[in-house]
Amino acid sequence: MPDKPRLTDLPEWTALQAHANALRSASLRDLFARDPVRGERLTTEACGWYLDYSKNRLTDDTLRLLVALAQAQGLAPAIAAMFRGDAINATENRAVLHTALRNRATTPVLVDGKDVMPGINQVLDRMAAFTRQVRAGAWLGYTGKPIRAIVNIGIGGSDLGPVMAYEALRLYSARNLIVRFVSNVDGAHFHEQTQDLDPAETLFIVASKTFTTQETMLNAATARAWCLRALQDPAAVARHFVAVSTAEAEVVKFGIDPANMFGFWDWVGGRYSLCSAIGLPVMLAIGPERFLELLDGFHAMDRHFAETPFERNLPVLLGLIGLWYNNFFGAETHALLPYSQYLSRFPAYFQQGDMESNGKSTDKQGRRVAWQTGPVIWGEPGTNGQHAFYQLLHQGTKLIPADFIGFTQPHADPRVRSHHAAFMANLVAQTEALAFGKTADEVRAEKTPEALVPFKTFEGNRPTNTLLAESLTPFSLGALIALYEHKIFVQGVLWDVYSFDQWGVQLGKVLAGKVLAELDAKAEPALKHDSSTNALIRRCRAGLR
Ligand code: G6Q
Repeated sequence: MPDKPRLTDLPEWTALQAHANALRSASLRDLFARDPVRGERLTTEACGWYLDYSKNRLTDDTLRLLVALAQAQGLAPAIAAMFRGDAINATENRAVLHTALRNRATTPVLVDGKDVMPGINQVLDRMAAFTRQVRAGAWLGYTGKPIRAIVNIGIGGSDLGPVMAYEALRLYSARNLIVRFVSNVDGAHFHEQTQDLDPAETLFIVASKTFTTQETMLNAATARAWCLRALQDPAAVARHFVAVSTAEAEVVKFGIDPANMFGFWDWVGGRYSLCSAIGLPVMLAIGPERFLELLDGFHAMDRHFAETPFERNLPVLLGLIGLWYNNFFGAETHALLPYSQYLSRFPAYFQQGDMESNGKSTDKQGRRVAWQTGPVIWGEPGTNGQHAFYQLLHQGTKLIPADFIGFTQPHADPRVRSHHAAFMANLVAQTEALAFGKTADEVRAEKTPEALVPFKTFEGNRPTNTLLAESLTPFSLGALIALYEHKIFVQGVLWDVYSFDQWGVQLGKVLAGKVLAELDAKAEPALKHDSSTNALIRRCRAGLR
C-alpha cells in the first residue's frame, strides 16, 4: 500500500499556504471595516456557549479552505471511529472512549463486542451511594467519627481534572467537607495538605489508573502510616482509604479492600478521565445530582461535536483556527484566559490535556513530521493576568492567539454582584484592544509628546476567540471541558499524530527509578552517567545524609 500523503503534500495545504501569504498583511481593522456585521456573523452557539471568532485574521475563504483540509485529512471518519470505540490509540492498541463515560443517553458502546455502558453506570451508582453516605455523615471513620476531610492522592491525569473541577464548582460544594489534593512527591505537599487534619476524620482517595505511579504510591504509603500511627489498627485502612483505579490486584496489594475500589478501564486516558471514578472527589464535593449535570454538559458537547457541520462546530472551529496560526503564522503558543476566578486551574488542566496529547513529532506512519504540531498552552485568569503578562500580548514581538472565556451573569453573592460589570468590561476591552490596537495618529490626537508616540502605539491585529456562557454551572463546565477535549482531537487528526499516548513521559520515569537507587544506596555508587548528572547525584547524596 502506498504511504499516506503527508499533510504538507496535500493540495488543500498548498492552497492554505497561498491564501495565508495573500492574507498576511490584512488587518482586523480592515476586515471589520469591510464587513459591518462581521462581529455577529462570525459567531456560533452551542450547549449554552457563544463563540465569537470574528477577531481572528481570517476570512470566509480561510474557513472554507481549513474545512477542506479537515475533510481531506479524514476528520469526519476519525470522529466516528472515536465514538464507535475503534482502537484509535494504536500505539497502545486501545479504544478512546471518555465520551462513553458521559453517554447519558446510554446508547450501547461496544468494546471488543461488549457494551461498556452497564459497567459505567454501575460504577456511577456505586460512587453516588458512597458519596451520599459520606455527605450524610453515615460513613464513619474507625473511631466512629464521621468523615470531615477528603484527601485525594493522585498526580497528572489523576489529579489535575478533579482539582480544576473542584475549584470551578466550589459554589456548589458542601462547605462542611474539606477537600484537599496531594499530588507532588515533594513531602511538603503532603505536609501542608494534612498537617491540620485529624486522621480519625480523614478519608483518603488513592487515585491511580495503574496504581504503580511512584509519587502516588509514596504519598499513599505516607498517608497510611500517618493514619495507622494515630489509629493503631490495620483494620482502620478499610474506613479511611478508598481507591480509584483500573488495577485491582495492585489495589489489594496496597491493602485496600476491593469493596472500597471504584474501577475504570484502559480505554480511558488519564488526562481524559475526569468523568470516570477519577471524578469521585468532585462528586463528594458537589453531590451526585450536580455531578450528573456535569456529565450532561459533557454529553451535550459530545453530541454537538459528533453531529454538527464543521462550519458551525465549536471544537472544529477552535481546532482549525488554532492550526491556522500554529502552521501558517508561526505562532508557538496559545493562551487560555478565563475571566473567572473559579477557573483558575483551567489553563493548567488543558496545558496537560493539549501538550501531552499533541506534543508529538512522529506521524501515524512513524515518520518525523515536517510541520508544527501542538502549541505551548498557558494562561492565568483575568484580570490578574492583565497586570502581569498581557504587556507582551499587546506590544511584544510574538503572535499569541488567545481564548477569552467568561460568564455574563454576576456572582450570586449580593456583596459582590456589582463587581461583574467591571470584570466583564475588562474581558471585552482586552479583546478590542488586542484586535484594533491604537495607531500613532490616535496617540498623537491625545496630545502625547512626539517622543513617546512609538511607545504608546499598539499595532493591534492580535487574534482572539471569545467564549461566553450565562454562568458557571456543572453543565456549562462540562460542555466547556468537552469543547477543549475535542479541539485537541481535531488538531491531532489534522496533524496526523496519535493524541492519546504519552511515550514522552516514560523516559523520565524510568531514569528517576535508576537515580533513586543511586541516591538511596548506602555505599557510594559507581556513577556511570554524564559528568553533570554524576555531579548532581553526588551533591544530592550529600544533602540526604
Ligand atoms: C495522563 C498521563 C499521566 C497520568 C499520571 C498518573 O494522560 O498518562 O498524567 O495520568 O502519570 O498515572 P496513574 O493514574 O496511573 O497514577
